[in-house]
Amino acid sequence: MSEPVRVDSRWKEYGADEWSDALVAAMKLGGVEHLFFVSGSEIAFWQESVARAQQRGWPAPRLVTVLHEGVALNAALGSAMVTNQPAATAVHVDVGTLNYGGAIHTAWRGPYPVLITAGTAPRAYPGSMAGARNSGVQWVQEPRDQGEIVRQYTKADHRLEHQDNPGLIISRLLQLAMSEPKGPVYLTVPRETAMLKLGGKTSFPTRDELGIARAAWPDPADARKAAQWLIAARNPCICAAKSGRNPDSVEALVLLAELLALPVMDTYRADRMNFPNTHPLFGTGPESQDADVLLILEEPVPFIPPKESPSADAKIIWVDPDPVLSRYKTIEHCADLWLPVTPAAAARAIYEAATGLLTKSDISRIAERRARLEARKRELQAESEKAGNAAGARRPLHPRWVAYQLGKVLEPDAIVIDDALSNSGYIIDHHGRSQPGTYFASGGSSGGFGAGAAFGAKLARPDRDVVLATGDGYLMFGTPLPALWCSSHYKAPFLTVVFVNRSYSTGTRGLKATYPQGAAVGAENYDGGVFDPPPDFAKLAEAANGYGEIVKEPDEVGPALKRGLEQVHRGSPAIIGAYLPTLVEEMKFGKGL
Ligand SMILES: Cc1ncc(C[n+]2csc(CCOP(=O)(O)OP(=O)(O)O)c2C)c(N)n1
Ligand SMILES: [Mg+2]
Repeated sequence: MSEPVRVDSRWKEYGADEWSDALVAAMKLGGVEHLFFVSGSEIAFWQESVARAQQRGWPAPRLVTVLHEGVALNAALGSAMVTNQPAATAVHVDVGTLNYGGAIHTAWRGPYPVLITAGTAPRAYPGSMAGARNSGVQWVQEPRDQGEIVRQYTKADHRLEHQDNPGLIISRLLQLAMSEPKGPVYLTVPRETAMLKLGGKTSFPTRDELGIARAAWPDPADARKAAQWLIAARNPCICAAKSGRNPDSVEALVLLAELLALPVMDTYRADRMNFPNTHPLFGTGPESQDADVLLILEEPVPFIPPKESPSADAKIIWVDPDPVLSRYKTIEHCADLWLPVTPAAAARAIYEAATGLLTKSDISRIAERRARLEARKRELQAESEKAGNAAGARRPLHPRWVAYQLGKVLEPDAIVIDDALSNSGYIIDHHGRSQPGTYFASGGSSGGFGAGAAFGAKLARPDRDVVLATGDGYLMFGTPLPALWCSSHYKAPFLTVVFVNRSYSTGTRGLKATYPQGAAVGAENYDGGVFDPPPDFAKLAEAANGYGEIVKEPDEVGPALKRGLEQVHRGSPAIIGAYLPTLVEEMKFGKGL
């Protein structure tokens, strides 16, 4: 008999009969609590290994039955976004991977640290080994290179090969996914490889034994320069989009903003709760073109050039753990300082530098700005309250009223997932989120994120209300029935508020903006932009054993939202559809509220 192979003394031993046992063990030990699974003929090994682990007391994630791959991946994203830990998916060969669809884009752009997997068509000669070809379909399922499907959207991809250590490969992929800049990784697992024997035990390093890279600290000289600029500024501004990905960044940012009375603006692509929305410094900043110093935090598009570009003599400090936004291709923004660190590290370092630099006269000048911004905040809050109330007087129903009423029924720790698109501005105005980790948008541009993400978020955070505010078009892009079924089946209920305007803003307002004098607009022909009458969203909820209502009158909105939340608290997913004018009708009403 050959000598057992010596391995690194840090690696521990785990029970495993087959390679797939090592895969699930390394997932669980690497922080994966849920494996969102969509059935396929060649991936029974996941089911077998999770069941075996349960019997033997070996580590393994919970296998969650999901009815569509897009929902599975969006659920993994939802779970990862609320826990800051990875989640995993498992689907069927190339076709399951293709069905992940736009969620692959969302995973990359979020970015989310998820382990995306798929089986591969068995290709061993029939009968030659366990897991070999045994069905005609397997000849059809083998693309030239399965990883190529997702390669542009992942940090790494790998096909599990016979010479690998299976546990190590999972740990390594999770280490990559979780180290900044975070992002998705893809693994294909041939059935033949998954079924290789291990003879009772395996050993590998876990994700944390390999170690996740700690966030880098900015060069102290850069932090000092940034602090000097911010202290000297007359009209400074912090712009944030994704910094709240790391909930710790919120406190660090509050400390810095308060020290120097820096207003914080969530910008165009803000997809996290980056700064408490009720804070006097939130939302009170200047336009980007009027600011003299800008601190930009994880934001690829803080302004649209050239109209909104900062003036030539403004100082720009750009913070992003992905150096010079390398994941975005065409970037024309200029900056005086690019800091490839996390916003939390930047905020702390600049704070420390600033405390040593502030003079008495700086402090009194900053105090004046603080008072001015506090007064501005009071004005903004009064304006938003006034607009919310005024919206309630309009018939037909105004979307702002729906958002305003939603803001009133949300608990302070409720998680809002915003896929409301053209109505997102109203949600942002009225949700009042001020706790870290309570507001999320997808971070990408693919419709269909919401329902799956809401399910994944609720599964991972059962103690919190999860509310999805969504456009009617985007809800349908996300194959909502499988998501609602999962939500109902796993007792992970969420409330969905649908803006039923029976239209796509792209195909209505967007068409008009592109061809204002065009033939389509001239003839009021919005084919391709309107879907009226819409699907019955209340019945959609009922089809998944949930609760549904459509509301048309302003007075009905608040009570219906409360009823929806009550149903959620009793364990049922609920949909409240707010029946609104189409966007063609809305364009005729004009801008207004
Ligand atoms: C998968 C996908 N397909 C198409 C689009 C293009 N798109 C952007 S916004 C939009 C309209 C979405 O409609 P809805 O959710 O009803 O929101 P509304 O425009 O009514 O606010 C579309 C189709 C997209 N972003 N993602
Ligand atoms: Mg719509």
